[in-house]
Order: sequence, then structure tokens, then C-alpha cells
Amino acid sequence: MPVTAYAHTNIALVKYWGKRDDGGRGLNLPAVGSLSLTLDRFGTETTVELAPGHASDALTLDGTSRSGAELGRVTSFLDLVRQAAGKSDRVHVSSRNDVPTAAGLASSASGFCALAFAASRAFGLTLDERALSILARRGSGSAARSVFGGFVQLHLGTREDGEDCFAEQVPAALEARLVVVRCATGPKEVSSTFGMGHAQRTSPYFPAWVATHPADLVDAHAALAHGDLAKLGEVMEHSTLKMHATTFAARPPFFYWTPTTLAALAAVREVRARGTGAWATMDAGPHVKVLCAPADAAVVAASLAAVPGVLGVDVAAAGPGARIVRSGA
Ligand code: 2P0
Repeated sequence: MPVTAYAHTNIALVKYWGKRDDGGRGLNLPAVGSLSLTLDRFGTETTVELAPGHASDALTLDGTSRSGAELGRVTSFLDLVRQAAGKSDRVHVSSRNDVPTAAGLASSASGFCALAFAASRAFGLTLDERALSILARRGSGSAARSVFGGFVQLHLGTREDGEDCFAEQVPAALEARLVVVRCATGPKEVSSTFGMGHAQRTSPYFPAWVATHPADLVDAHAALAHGDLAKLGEVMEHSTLKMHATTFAARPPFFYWTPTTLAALAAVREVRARGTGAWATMDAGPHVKVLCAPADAAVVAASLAAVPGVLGVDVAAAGPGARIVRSGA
């Protein structure tokens, strides 16, 4: 029986960037914790159906059959689920993104979260949210957070087996909007997995990134608890700029930003200078996401839409956690 799951994407306010050594066990343990907002728009719907007797898994992504590295990463992840379920069946995975794949709008977050949910159910596992988050993390670190709605923390954890590295929802005394500003088309040139590894290995700023990260999480939590959007926005910008600074100082250096990214950042500063609270964050791609109060979202979106080079803007609110949408034929 096919099982279909949907997961919304999430955007980190305090970023995950870098991994800690797990002795080659494939646990995908982050070097730092993170704090995100799950969005009410953008996400991935994934159907998993067992294919008994088939020799290999099959992957269809956005209507196109995939092989090579894309299929390999999915098969490696499915092996974890097969191992947990004590089964060996191959499966057919069909996945549809309503985010541009690999463009820095976090499709791996919703993608691996939806896959973890659908595949575990298809193999007869009923995981609680924590176990689902741990499983999704092994596919992609950011996917651990999409299990939950609203503001979400991915705990760093200290255990070598990663069992205390899971996400949880964080209660918040504020509402916010994220204005998603599309600054380029096409896939990004440097994947986040490669980029964070390269920065970790070669950037002299990486140790400073890790050393200063816990204070950002403390500040962000305090801002959420006190409903202080300005404080949340300020620490969010600090986190993203430190993350990108590690890429500038890597050897060789790499840049996720385009001239349109910088023009959008200038527009955010102008909006702020005019007295409207607006703060920017960028992930492993050129797009800019602008945090603001719900009442300011229309003004912020209009200001950013007017920036030359900007391809479009979408206003997102807090969204729900992942869910099973269909189970059975
Ligand atoms: C984040 N990013 O916290 C950070 C900020 C991108 C920049 O998590 O290697 O695809 O699969 O665990 O989750 C994107 O990295 O990396 C990401 P892997 P992932 O959202």
C-alpha cells in the first residue's frame, strides 16, 4: 500500500552549518544546534510504495526519473529504514517539491522529512515525533526540524550515538512573517553538504562560528520567550552573516550570494532605516528571507519586490509539522 506524507520546509533563524565527527557512522551530527521557523507554504509531498521483487529502489522527483547520486542518497537513507524495520524490500519513491529543488529554499529539509515519514510508515514502523526527527536528521540535518510546526530547535546533543540530537517545538510569545525573496533561478553551484564541509576544513573563521554559536541560541530563545521580534531579527542576521563569512574565508572561497542578494540586503536596511522592523537571512543559496511582524509584511514584500533583479516574493507564516496525507491505495 502506498503511503504519502507531506512536510513543510523550514528556514533556520540560527543556522546549522558544519558537522561533528561521528567516526564515519553516517549519523549526520551537526557541529552546532539550530533554531528555525517551519513555513506554511513550500514543502514536499512524497509517496513510498514497496516494490517486492525489485532489485533496486526507484526515484521520481518532480515527474522525472532520477538515478546516480540523487538515487544513491535516497537508497542509503532507505537502507536505514529497512534496517530498523528488519525488511529488505526495494521501494518506489515519488516526490514533488513545491520549492525549487536545490535552489537554497531548503528542499532537502522538507524532502528528507517527508521521505522519513512516508518510508517508515510504508515499512510498518510507527515512530514518535522524536524518533522521526532523529531518522530525518540522518537524511539531512535541517529535515529533523520539519517534523514540527512553528519555531523549532534542533538540539546539538552530546551523545556519540546521536540519540539526543533531535528537534522540538519552541513555544513563542510572538508571531512573525518571513518574506521569501527569490533572487536567482536554477540550482546552486555549491551544495550545502559540500559547502559546510569545505568551510569547516579550510576556513579560519569556522572555529569562531562554533565558539560564538551557543550565545546566539540563548539570545534567540530569550527573544522568543519575551516576544522581542527586534532582538530575534538582530541575532538572526548575526547568525547568517557569520555563516556566510566562513565561506568567504574558505580556501578556495565560495559565495552563495549574487548581486541581487546584495541589492535585497540593501533594501532591507532601507526599510529598517524608515522605521519598519525587517531583518534578513540567507541559506546556502542566493535567496533572501526577511523576518518581520505580520502587520508589516505587505510593506516589506512590496519594497523587496521593487528591487531590480528580484524574481518574486512570497509571504510565509508559521506552518504545521509533517503529516501523513494518505495511507493505502
Ligand atoms: C540550516 N542549512 O540551518 C542551514 C543553513 C543551509 C544553511 O541546513 O548535509 O541540507 O544534508 O545535513 O540540512 C542545509 O543543509 O545539510 C542547511 P545536510 P542540509 O537550515
